[in-house]
Amino acid sequence: MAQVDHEKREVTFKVVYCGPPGGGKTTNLAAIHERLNPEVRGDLVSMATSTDSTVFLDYVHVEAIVINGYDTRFQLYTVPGQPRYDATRELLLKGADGIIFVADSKIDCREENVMACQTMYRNLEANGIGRKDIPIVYQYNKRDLSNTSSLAAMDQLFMLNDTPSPQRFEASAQSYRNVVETLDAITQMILESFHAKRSKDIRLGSTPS
Ligand SMILES: Nc1nc2c(ncn2[C@@H]2O[C@H](COP(=O)(O)OP(=O)(O)OP(=O)(O)O)[C@@H](O)[C@H]2O)c(=O)[nH]1
Ligand SMILES: [Mg+2]
Repeated sequence: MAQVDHEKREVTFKVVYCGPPGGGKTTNLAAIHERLNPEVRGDLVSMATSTDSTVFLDYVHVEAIVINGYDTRFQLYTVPGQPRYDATRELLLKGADGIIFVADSKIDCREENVMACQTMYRNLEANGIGRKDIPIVYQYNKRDLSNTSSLAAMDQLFMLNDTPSPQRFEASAQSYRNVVETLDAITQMILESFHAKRSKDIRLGSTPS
């Protein structure tokens, strides 16, 4: 949930990158960090093993635009994809305002994609967040490879076939393709949902938090 500091006039949103192990979450964050103007980004913090698998998190914060006199900032986290880090994922998903699900497009990763997606929903539910309560953007990564599932097959994996305009991007995080675009999409959705909630709170007469 967005953190609003009225004294400092700051709103902080949390974006969490989820997805199967080795799908490219850390690569996304590193690419964003590299692309952003140093004036608007913090340090990239990474906790990886010698095999480059995330064991706890990767983190970077981004100062964004000023809205209604409040500075907005986005905290970007990746979670470890390996199944054994379930508790860590659940912890990191606490308070998430939006999710980017980085799928591995390789044909032989279909099962891992589905499992990671199911686990993510379970981790969210453990934090009291239903799958419809939070903005999610799907990123089909590694489209530069030749052994990838078709776009329609990927949509089917995530049950996006019947969604009128699914929020999903074909990407290649390694070559920066659609990395920033994916992040832009989730930040837009988060801001829209934040404003919609505030308008509703004001209509109902409760104090916006
Ligand atoms: N070909 C190709 N390789 C990629 C792409 N994105 C990431 N990789 C490679 O995939 C491997 C795993 O990437 P990571 O970013 O560490 O994956 P992760 O999702 O953070 O993995 P965990 O932390 O274990 O959950 C690395 O060797 C990356 O270089 C891509 O777009 N194309
Ligand atoms: Mg990682």
